[in-house]
Amino acid sequence: MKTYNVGVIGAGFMAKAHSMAYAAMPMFFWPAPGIPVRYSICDVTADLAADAASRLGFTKSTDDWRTIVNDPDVDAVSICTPNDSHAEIAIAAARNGKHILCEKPLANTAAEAKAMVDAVVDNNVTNMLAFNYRHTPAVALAREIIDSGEIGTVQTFRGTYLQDWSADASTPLSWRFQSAIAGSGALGDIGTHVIDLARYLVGEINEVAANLKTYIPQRPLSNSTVDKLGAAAPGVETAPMGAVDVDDEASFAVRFADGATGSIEATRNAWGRNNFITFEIHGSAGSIYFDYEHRDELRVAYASDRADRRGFRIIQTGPQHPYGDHLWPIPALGIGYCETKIVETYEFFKAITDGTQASPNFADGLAICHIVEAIQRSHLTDGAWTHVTR
Ligand code: SOE
Repeated sequence: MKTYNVGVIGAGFMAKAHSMAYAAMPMFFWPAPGIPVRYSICDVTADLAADAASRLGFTKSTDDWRTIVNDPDVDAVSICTPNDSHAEIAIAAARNGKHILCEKPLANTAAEAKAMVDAVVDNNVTNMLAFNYRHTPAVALAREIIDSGEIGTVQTFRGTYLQDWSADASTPLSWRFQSAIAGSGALGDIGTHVIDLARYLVGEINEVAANLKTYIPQRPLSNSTVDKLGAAAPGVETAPMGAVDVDDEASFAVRFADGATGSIEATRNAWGRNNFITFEIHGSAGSIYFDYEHRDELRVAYASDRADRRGFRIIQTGPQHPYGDHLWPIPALGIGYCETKIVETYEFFKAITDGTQASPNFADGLAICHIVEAIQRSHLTDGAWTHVTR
C-alpha cells in the first residue's frame, strides 16, 4: 500500500487533530486509500517545532513552513495556521505539487481564495477544506434523507453555532479577535461551519440579510502565542488593553438558489453554550433536527406518520449509517470530534488516490468567502438583502 509523507504546518490544537487523524485513519478505514506518514511539522520556533514532533509523532521539525513545501519528499500538507497565512502557504504548496488539506475558513477574502483555487487547479493537486462537521455520520445521514426525497422539498433551514469561550471580557485578545489575521470573528470562525452545512444539505445561497455585533470592544493583550480559548491570561487585571475589530455575533437570513429560505446565527459569547451546532430543516413532507452536543443522534419527523403518532423520532447512528461500518460496531458508542477528522482524512486520501475531487474543497471555500463578503456588505447597509456576487 502506498505511503504518503505528510507535512503539518502549525502545531496548535488543530495540528493535534490532523496528526491524530493521519495516524488513526488506516486503523478505521482498511484497506486505506493510502498510508499517511507523519513526516514533518512546523511551529513558530525550532524548539516548539521539535517538541511538537515528539508529541505528535513526526520525524522532522522546522520553524519555517517553506522547508516543508519545498521538500521534494513531502507529498501532502495540512495547513493549520491562522487564517491570514493560508493563501501564501497553499499557493506555494500547490506550485510544488503538494496535495493540500487546509483549515477553515479558506481565506480572509474572496480575492485570496480565488488565487488559491487558481493555484490548485493550475497545478492539478487534490485540495480539501477542513469543514469537518459535515463528516459526522448523523449529518451525512441527514443529507441522505434529503437526497432520497423522504422529507419532500426543503423549504427552511435554521442553523446555529453557539459557543461561550469569548463571553468573558477577560478572554485575551488572541489573533481570533483581530481582523488583519482572522478576517472576521464568529462569522468566519464558526458561522462558516454552518454555511458549509447549509450548502451541503440544501444548496447554494444566493442572497443574505445580515447583522453583525461586537459586544466586547477591548480585550487584554496577551503575549502568548498559545491559542487558549476562553482562558484568562495570567496578570489579566493589569494587562494593557487592545481593540477588538471583529464581530462577536453574526445573524443573517438566507435565500437559497432553489427557493428555500433560512436563518443562521453564530456567536462565541452565548453563556452556557459550548459547541452548540444545530440545524433544523423543514421539508414539505417532514423535518430533520441535529444538535452536535448529541451528535450520535438525528431527529426526523414525517408528515406521513399517523396523525396521532406524529413527532420527532431519534435515530442513533451506527454501522448502518454513513461511515458507520468503519467506525464502531454498534450505535451510540459515541461519535466525536476525532471521528470527524478521521473521516475527513479518509476523504482527503481517497480523493488523492482516486484522482477525484475532495468535498468540501477550495472551490467551496471560495463560494463561502463570497457569502461572507455579502454578509459584511449587507451589515453595512443596515441589513438590506444583498446578492452574493461570484
Ligand atoms: C473556536 O471557535 C473553534 O476552535 C473553531 O475555530 C473551530 O472551527 C471549531 O470546530 C471549534 O471551535
